[in-house]
Amino acid sequence: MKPLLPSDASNTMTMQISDIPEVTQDPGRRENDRGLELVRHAPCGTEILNVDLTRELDEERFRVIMDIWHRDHVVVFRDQILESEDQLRFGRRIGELSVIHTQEFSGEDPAIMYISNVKEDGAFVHALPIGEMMFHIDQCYKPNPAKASILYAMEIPKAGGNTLFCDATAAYDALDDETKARLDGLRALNLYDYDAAATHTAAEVSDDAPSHEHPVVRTHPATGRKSLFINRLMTRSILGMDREQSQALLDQLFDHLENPAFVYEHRWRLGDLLMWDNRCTLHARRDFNPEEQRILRRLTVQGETPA
Ligand SMILES: O=C(O)CCC(=O)C(=O)O
Ligand SMILES: [Fe+2]
Repeated sequence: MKPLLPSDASNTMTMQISDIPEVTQDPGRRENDRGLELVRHAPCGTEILNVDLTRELDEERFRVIMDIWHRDHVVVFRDQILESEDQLRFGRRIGELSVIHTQEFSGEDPAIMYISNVKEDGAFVHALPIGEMMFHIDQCYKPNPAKASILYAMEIPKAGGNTLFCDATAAYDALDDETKARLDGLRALNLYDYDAAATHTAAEVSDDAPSHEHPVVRTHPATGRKSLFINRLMTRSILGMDREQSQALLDQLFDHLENPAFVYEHRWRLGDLLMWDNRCTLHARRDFNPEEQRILRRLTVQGETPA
């Protein structure tokens, strides 16, 4: 283990998801877009009500769904009854699947991972079983982080366990020009070293913790829009700055990103298939009653090198 930060420097992790007030449930705006029935939420996140993902989508329909996803960053297909094969087929339309690095948790396919609090012989058998999770970006410690994460709700608790999505494009746009200029060209180190609860980074970092440097601001390849590409759980430092300077800037940006004005709070329903874009969102999870089962099937799709 090599200490990357002194133990008292993990101050960014004093923040908890429970500090963020529950974002009130907005009913959303109903719209019809080229045959799709939508409920659009603010600042991001759109429900799609009339698609059945057990069927192969025709080209036109798939293209409309991609347009909506690129615009709204998070799409939720309600009321799906899906086998893993259906989820895999949909994921492969999005792109090449991304194999998870914690292989002990892989499911029917190396790109599938179950997130659940199921126990066998008293021990959790799946990934991220309980507790809140700090804001993060999936696989940002890899050279090619996931573009899409696709989560299917198989069992959900009566209350809690909401997943929060931060619109990192809106957050970037809201920065003042001076801050935007300051961030231009900066790169940051992203690191996977969190514990199972994923609420804080460890003070000691193991030598083999996967890590990668990425730009602090990235441009979405499909939309050309810029987003902040850092997060409190995995971004450790900004390159070329001393530690205090780097931490102060990161803390300022984390606080900005986690402003509820940029957050859509998803309240899960059984049968939701939710796909988010890791290139322009961060996500986090609220705590829930560990005695109630929560089971989600996750599939990740590989993205481009952030630029
Ligand atoms: O359990 C959740 O709601 C989200 C877990 C998560 O971060 C993920 O699936 O990538
Ligand atoms: Fe995640």
